[in-house]
Amino acid sequence: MDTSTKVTGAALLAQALVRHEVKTAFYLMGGPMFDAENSCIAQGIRMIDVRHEQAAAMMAHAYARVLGTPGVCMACSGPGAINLTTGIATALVDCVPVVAFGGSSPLSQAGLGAFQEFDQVAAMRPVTKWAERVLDAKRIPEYVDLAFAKACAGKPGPVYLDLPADVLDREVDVEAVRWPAPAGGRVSTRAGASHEALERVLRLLEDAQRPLILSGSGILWSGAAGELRRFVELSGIPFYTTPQGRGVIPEDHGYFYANSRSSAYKEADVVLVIGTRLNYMFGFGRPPRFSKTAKFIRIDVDANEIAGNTRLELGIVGDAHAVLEQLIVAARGRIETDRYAAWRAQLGAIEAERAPKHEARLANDAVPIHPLRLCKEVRDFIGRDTIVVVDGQEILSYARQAIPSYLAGHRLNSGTFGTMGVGLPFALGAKAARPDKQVVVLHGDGSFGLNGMELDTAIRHRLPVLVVISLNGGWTGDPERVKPGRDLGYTRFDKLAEALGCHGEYVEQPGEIRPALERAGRAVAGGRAALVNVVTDWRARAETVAFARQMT
Ligand SMILES: Cc1ncc(C[n+]2csc(CCOP(=O)(O)OP(=O)(O)O)c2C)c(N)n1
Ligand SMILES: [Mg+2]
Repeated sequence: MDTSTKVTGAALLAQALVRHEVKTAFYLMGGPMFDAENSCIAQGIRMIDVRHEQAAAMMAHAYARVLGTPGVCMACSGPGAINLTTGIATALVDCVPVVAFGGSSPLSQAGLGAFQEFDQVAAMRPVTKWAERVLDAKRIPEYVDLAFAKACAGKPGPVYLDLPADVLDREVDVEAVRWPAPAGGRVSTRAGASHEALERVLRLLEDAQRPLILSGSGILWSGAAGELRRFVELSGIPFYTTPQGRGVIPEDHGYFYANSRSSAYKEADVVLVIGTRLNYMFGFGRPPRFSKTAKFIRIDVDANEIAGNTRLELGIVGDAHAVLEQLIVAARGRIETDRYAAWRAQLGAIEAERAPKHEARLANDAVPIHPLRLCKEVRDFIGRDTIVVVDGQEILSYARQAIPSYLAGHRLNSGTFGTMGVGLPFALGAKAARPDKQVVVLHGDGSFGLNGMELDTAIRHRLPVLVVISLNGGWTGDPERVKPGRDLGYTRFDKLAEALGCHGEYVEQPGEIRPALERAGRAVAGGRAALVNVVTDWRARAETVAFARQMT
């Protein structure tokens, strides 16, 4: 038979990924994925090999979040695939489209105790939107299309495709392969609101004295940052976002009141929730964070999200971009900016009183360095368009207070799942997505340890990110010395970084932070990842402790 008419399952996988315009994928090599990974390299996909599979999933996650397109990761059979799960679960809880592929033991040896035989699909089901195994090599392209479609449809999320060794190795006739229509992998979810629903939104807003907008990552996924800003400016309604939905409107906007958040939540009478969940991040929309009488309007692409919360006056199942566009047209001439001037003045007065006090707290000269001072130095060093990643507990809470965001998709952190260890992989995924951007990761020393070996990935793949560590000697602040397993000591991560080929800096004095950041910044500009290890106060606990605990 003419071999030129044959194609392997492994090659089909690579071809299918190219059809989905996959430019980059994150993986750790291992059987039975070698041929598939080689085929991807041969197809021109940038294949970034990592040091732990969870980091591959996290890099794919950040890549997706920054570009607004699915991220791809791959692992070998058994432990390799299982190692993906923490990253995949994080993507599920964060609603990020990650398409994960795992090799698996051959179907022909199923049940015999094959090498690395494990029910990977069963392990992946609870951490994905969809997990399946391909049984027929001819159908690989079809399954890849399905995987991408499922990841992106409605509320985005991760999916997993299991690829047995003998499916990948199988040679099939080119003519027998089923290639679905090229656009078949993408689902558009641009559903709008009915006329009646829009009318009810406007009436609720007309009756409101103190309305508020809460938004989240749904704005990123639907590309609705511009529409949200137009609606905010047209209506004059103050807005707040989730930690990772920050920057959709620059945070120095006149209708954003960083220091008045708790008052704004408590006093709002109508809350317009767009593209975000009312989970613990927003105190479930309930007292004591929100008033008992506040009326909640939800605009969400996922009906189940809306149905899952009792605080509901009006629910609209729709795409944030589409519904905001409709609202902009409908609100014109009805909800004018002056209407809520008194409410904005009220929040503005709190802001004017608190902002200088807040700024003064940042200028702390104490030794050991207070984490807020470290945040201030990082804030003043970075540009408006820097992608900022934060991972840890105390440092995450302090950075939330101290470092603003100005652009959509430029803020990543431990997220709703509170996964320690995402910091460095997120930074590398973001840098792979946007090599033109400065990427800075502010890391707790504990959380850094989880994926610190990815500094090696940063060097090998020339992903120059700037890592800043808050070295408070352990997991969280512990002024009362009561936490088990808290102390880690003051590890010289800067020396570790140097050993791996990075530029390293070690800082103990507040005045040394800036010069160290500048030297490190120059190394990064020259193409080399850098790490600035800053000794911080082990006693410092973020003030909003109850909230801080929830944020990590
Ligand atoms: C994977 C994982 N393991 C453990 C935890 C529990 N945890 C939450 S915060 C935290 C400490 C973080 O310490 P560090 O990264 O040093 O930041 P710091 O609070 O000291 O600034 C831990 C262990 C978690 N959230 N995720
Ligand atoms: Mg720490």
